Amino acid sequence: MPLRALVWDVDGTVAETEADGHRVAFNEAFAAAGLPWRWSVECYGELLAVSGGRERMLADFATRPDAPPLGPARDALVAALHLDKNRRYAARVAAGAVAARPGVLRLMHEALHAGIALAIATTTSRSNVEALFTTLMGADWREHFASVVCAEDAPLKKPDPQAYQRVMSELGLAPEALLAVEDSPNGLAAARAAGIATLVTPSVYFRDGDFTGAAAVCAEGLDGPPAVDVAALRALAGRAYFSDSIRST
Ligand code: XBP
Ligand code: MG
Repeated sequence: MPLRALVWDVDGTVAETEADGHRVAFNEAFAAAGLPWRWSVECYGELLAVSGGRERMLADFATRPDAPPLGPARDALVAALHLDKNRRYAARVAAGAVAARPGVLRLMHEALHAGIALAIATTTSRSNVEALFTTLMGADWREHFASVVCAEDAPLKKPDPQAYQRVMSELGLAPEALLAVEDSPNGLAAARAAGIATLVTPSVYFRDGDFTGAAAVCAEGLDGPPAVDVAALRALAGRAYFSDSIRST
């Protein structure tokens, strides 16, 4: 089946948003709330095993004796911190703290030019997607995407396939007509569980990730070498259950 749509993950795939974006914004939110907790670059890497900012905080707070006890007080704290974190993240992104990864905007442009639709399947909040794409592509960014599924639309976070299933139903396309682009093991697992072939471009936190089951892994990023082009995308679509790799050597 010919490739009809390229489905992009956001954090780590479109941009390295985590270490200098979300992590710093979380720490700013902790400080503004008078909390002594700070997430180092290293410990944040471990916390990334949990998808979703709220879920990540809950996982961390479960290990802190000075966090409010489980229940409404902890839930309220997490909700308030998450709102403040996202506001601070948007400000950081607007100020230029995060750039698109090499090859992302080129490949999006080439796909559109070749008649392949673009979509987004992410577990991040809609406000974060809005902030990032407005900065990277301009105020009319949404016009370039046939479907944009965020945390609010698919509350079951990756590795659950819900975000990808929602994209498929919005596009009215079978998984064989799609190719996902992901950076993490959880993202790969989500796309695979939806039956979608997946090109992995590992982000800094997942350089050593287990990407068994990917249609291909471009270890050097989308610009390579070798660079990923539309012909490569078309060749990968439908290869949901093969493992291969695109490497420079
Ligand atoms: C990545 C995530 C998100 C972000 C933070 O999603 O798991 O939680 O780290 O965003 P993806 P929120 O790679 O699927 O885009 O705080 O809004 O969850
Ligand atoms: Mg990701």
